[in-house]
Amino acid sequence: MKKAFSVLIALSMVFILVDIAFAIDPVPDIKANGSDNTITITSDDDLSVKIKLDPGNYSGRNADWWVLAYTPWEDWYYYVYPNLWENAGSDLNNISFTYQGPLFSLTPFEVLNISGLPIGAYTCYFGVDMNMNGSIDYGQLYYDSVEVNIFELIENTTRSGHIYSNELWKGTIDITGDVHIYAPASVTIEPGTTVRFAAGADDQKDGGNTPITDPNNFPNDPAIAPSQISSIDLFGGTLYAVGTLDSPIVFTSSASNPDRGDWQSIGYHIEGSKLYLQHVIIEYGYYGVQINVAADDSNITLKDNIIRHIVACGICGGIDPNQPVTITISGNDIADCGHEAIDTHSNATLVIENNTLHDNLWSYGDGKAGAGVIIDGNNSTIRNNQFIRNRGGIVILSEKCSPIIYDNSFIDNDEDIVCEYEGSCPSP
Ligand SMILES: [Ca+2]
Ligand SMILES: [Ca+2]
Ligand SMILES: [Ca+2]
Repeated sequence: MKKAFSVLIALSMVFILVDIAFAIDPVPDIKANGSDNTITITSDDDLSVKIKLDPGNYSGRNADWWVLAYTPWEDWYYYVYPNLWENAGSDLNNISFTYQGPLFSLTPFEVLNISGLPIGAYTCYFGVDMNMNGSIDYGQLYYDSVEVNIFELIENTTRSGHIYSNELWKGTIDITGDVHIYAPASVTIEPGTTVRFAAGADDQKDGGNTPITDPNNFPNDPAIAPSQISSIDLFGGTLYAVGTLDSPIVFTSSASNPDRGDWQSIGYHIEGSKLYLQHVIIEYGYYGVQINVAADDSNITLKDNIIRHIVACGICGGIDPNQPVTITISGNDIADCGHEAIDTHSNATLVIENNTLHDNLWSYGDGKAGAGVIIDGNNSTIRNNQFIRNRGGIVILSEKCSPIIYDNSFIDNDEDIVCEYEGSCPSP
């Protein structure tokens, strides 16, 4: 009897082990307008959320089913089959299950079809947990999620001042004064959009954080107070400007005869802000892009852009020497900057690669400026770039640094690598 019992236990262990070895987990899937990835829509657009379940080999096993949504105002909503959505407030413990019963193969089933939702970021979840007790058992939970970003459409109009909620820019946007983007707002700009800064004007009369000129070194630069010109500045929010090769996004001057310094810059002012610039053209600013606080590649993308006709630096990295900036600058074409295409201050350890930095000569006649890259006491990596027709290709200001420089090409620069100190200088 005892032996038979042992055999029984052994056998059941085998079955359990086989079951574990061949267990195929349930795969819940949730999609927003057919997409698994984050979607960006305006309030007026329709939103359809559908769920689907592949039960794996858990078919027929009882489970709690959950469909939830988390809103920009930090409330949880839960869906009760077949057609009810309930608000659970901010406490996840107040939610109820969507459905209870055995898992089965569920073909796409619509749980939400709505328009006119308030602006902001929503996350929708679909999950099943294998303990059918009416509460979420995280140890036995299988789930999927999708994000929905709802924006206000801003099309062919003017913008100025503070932005606190999501906007989608399209057409021609006229900037009449400094625009500050605060968390959690995102400004997304559609490919093909032109952002025009009112030349020499700023109805916000705001200054920005950086001095507009460097009068000691560039006495002949135009002395325009920042309050007189406009910028787009990130104060915790997100600027997502990703155009395409055929349909770039243009940041330019409103003037019919535009000039360098008609507007200020795109500025990164609070750590954790997000800046994505790809396939954009930035022209006629005093600066192009200014990185004023700590940032890395998870915060900033600067790729495949054209930056030109700038008073000072095209990309100014690490303006605050106490704040580390470790970003990659790649694939950009930067030309006609009065000081330099890319400025790297002492705490900016950048990777500068695959850029074309050319014709940076112009300097209001003071004879000092016109570099591809300035290295001001840091260990940036500079590789696979083309330096063409600059006054200096790479200018190293101090020997207290070890930039890593290789595989660049230098064509028709006055000097390829300039070291403004006594001692050995890297060869091109
Ligand atoms: Ca999905
Ligand atoms: Ca449960
Ligand atoms: Ca200003």
